[in-house]
Order: sequence, then structure tokens, then C-alpha cells
Amino acid sequence: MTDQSIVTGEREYFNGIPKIVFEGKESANPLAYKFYDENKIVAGKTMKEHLRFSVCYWHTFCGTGADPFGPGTLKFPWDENSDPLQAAKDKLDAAFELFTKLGVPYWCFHDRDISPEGSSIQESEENLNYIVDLAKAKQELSGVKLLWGTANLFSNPRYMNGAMTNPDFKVIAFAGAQVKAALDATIALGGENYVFWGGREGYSYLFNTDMKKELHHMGTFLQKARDYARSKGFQGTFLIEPKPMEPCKHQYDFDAATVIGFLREYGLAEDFKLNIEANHATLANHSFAHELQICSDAGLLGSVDANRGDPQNGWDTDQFPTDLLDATQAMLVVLDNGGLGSGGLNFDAKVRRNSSDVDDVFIGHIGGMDTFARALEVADKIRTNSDFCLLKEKRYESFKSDHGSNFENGNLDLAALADLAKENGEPNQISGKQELYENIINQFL
Ligand code: XLS
Ligand code: CA
Ligand code: CA
Repeated sequence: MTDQSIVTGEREYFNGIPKIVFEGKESANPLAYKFYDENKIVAGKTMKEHLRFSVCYWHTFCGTGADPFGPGTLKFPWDENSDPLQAAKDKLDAAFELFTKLGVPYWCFHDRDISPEGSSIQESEENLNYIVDLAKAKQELSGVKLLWGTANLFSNPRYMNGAMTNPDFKVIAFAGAQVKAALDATIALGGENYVFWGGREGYSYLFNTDMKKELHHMGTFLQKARDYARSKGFQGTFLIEPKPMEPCKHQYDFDAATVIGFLREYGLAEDFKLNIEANHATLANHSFAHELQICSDAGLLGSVDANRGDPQNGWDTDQFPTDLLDATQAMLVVLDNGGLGSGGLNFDAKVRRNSSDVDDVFIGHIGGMDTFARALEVADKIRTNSDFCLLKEKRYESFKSDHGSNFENGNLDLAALADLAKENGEPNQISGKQELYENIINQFL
């Protein structure tokens, strides 16, 4: 047995694809990193430590490219076995082959990605536990770790009206069983985070929906999920992933600001942070960096789903991130935040429906990893070799004066402000210098 097959099993699924290594910018090899050199030190840490890359299970091993106009185009050899549990086992072999060949430190999954739903809750739990045991052994052999686990509370038709926010209590109880098992699985695999993305938590029609009640149910459900996981020893971070629409017309976790308000209202902000997906940010008419900044300012930046949308359309295309400017702006916020903590950069991204070669999924991940490796270096240079940070600091320097700092600390009342205005007279214009900031970023790209 080779080193690889000890981790992955006897069969090679990504035939002929070698372990991907760093070859540098001049390399013409599509199956090599041009910028991601995992041991390279940037801003005091290795690239691997900064970027904490993760592969998602659902797009890469479950998404065959089906769309409303036609079936999947990607034929996965791990789906061939007619026994669903054997197929799940084969898929796990393929997954660890890809993780280890790419050299990513993390992976993440939904319960139903890794194991089939059974005909009863008990059977589903047995299936999940069976695969979790196998995954645990593979994690130990390979050193690949779990960034986060989650439960798929949106695909099964029972969740057509939502899970945690379903108008029927029986469905909420079902969701409870599923989340309990997914939390147990995440804990068993040493997951560093647990994600709640509000799949069908939202509404399609306002006038058949009691929004207030549904939001209260969601807050209560999340409190109980937290309490359960903590009682079982989970020390990781819970994450909520905002998205404004799709599948619902209106999703309750619309954007970062909405979610932060919700977490504070329900006493969840001590245990929960946010998982920001780039494509969801743009669907909410925000930039990726804006959403990260909102979280960072609240001390709630948890993790990132690194992908991109298509500027010409309005749905979640989940493309691999290749836009260097966008990634650099994101990394400026991440570096300012002091890193990602227990989060990571998870590629919630899929190859296009017509990218049907076996190497395409590798090329997609390599491109995403190189983009963020480059963005990390560029952002670090902007921060350390230019006036970029200083410019912003200077913009607010009037708050360092006695009066400015008194105001900031809440020690100046409105009448005192008015007196100071009379004393100071008309303020001088101070330029915002936007073009200068933009030029500095471009200079380092
Ligand atoms: C869907 C979401 C989903 C979450 C995990 O749009 O991105 O994949 O990341 O449930
Ligand atoms: Ca996502
Ligand atoms: Ca998405």
C-alpha cells in the first residue's frame, strides 16, 4: 500500500492526479500551486496557518451539475455502487484522496452529504455514525481536520416550509433530532465549529407567515442546540451563515447586520459568530469585504465561505474565487481582524456544469487557493509598505483631541457641542482621498 492508499483506500478515484505541490509563478503546470506555498511566512505566520483552507463535501462529491433544465453532467465513480452505504464509504475514500492530494488542512460537510438518510430517524443516525467512525480514522491517518459540520435542513420535502421556523411543531422536533445527531457527529470528529445556514428559514409569502413567531422559534431552537452541544463538551464556535434570498424569497438571516442583531436579541452572541459567504454578500447588495467588516467590528467574524457570484446574474452561482482585488480586500479585513480564529477559508464552490474532466475540480481549488495566497501577500504588503492604514487613522485624528475624545467617550452633551461649534467656526474641508486608497491597492496587486 502506498502512503496515499492507507488514507484513501485501494481504489484511486482521481486517476493520474499527483499530490499538488508549489512550483511558483513561472510554472506552466495547471496542477501546481503558483502562489500557495504552505510553509511560506507572511506577517509572522505560515500561509497554511493564515488561510486554513477547507474543501466542502456537498459541491465537490455530491453536486453532479444538475439544474432545472437537465440532469447532472458529472459522473462520479464513487456513486456507482447501488448500496447507498457502500457508495457513501466510496465517496469518503474519494474525499480523503482529494483532501490529501490538495494538501488542505480542513474539510466540512452536511450530515446528508456524508451518509444517506434512512427510512427512520434511528436508521439515519446509524448510517451517520457508521461513516463518522470511518471518517475519524481517516482524519487521524491523514491529519486533515474538520472545520465544521452542519445538518441539511432544506433538501428533504418535509422541510418545504422551513425546519426551525416551520409552522408545524412536529417538523421542528424532526429538525431537533437531526441537529442533535449532526452535533454529536461534529463533536466526535473534533469539529472546530458548527454551522447553521438558514436553508428554508424565511418566507415565500408574507401574508401566510407569522414572522415574529417563526423568529422566536429559531432563537429558541438555537439556544437549545447550543445548550445541548455545550453539555456534550463542544468547545467550538457556532456559526450562522447569512444569505438574503434563495431558496426563500426572503431569508431570515438576510445579512451580517441582521444576524448580529438577532444573535444579540436571543442572547447568543457569546457562543455564535458568523460564517460569511462571498456570494451571499453580493446577493444582499453588499461587498464581500463589507460583510466581513461588519462582523469584525462586532467581534463576531467566525469563518468564510470563499467563492464568488456572477456580476451579471442574481443567484448563487458558487464559483471558485479568482478575483484578486475582491480577495485582497477581504484579506485586508481578515488581517485587521487578527486572523480567522477557529474559522477558515472554506471553498463553498463548484466547477461549472460543463467542466467535466477529472482534473477540473483540482484546477478550481488550486485557483481559489492561489488567489487567496496572493491576496494574503498583497494585503500584507499594503498594510506594511504603504500609508494605507495610516491614512485611515489620520482621517479620525480629531477624536484624539481633548474635546474629540470626550465626545467619543460620551462626556460631551449637545449644548457643549453647540458651544464648541460657535467657538471653532466653519470647519475646513478634509478630503476623503478615496482614489488614493484605490491606487495604493492597485499598486500592490
Ligand atoms: C447555501 C449555503 C450552504 C451552507 C451550508 O447557499 O451556502 O451550502 O454553506 O449549509
Ligand atoms: Ca455557504
Ligand atoms: Ca452559496
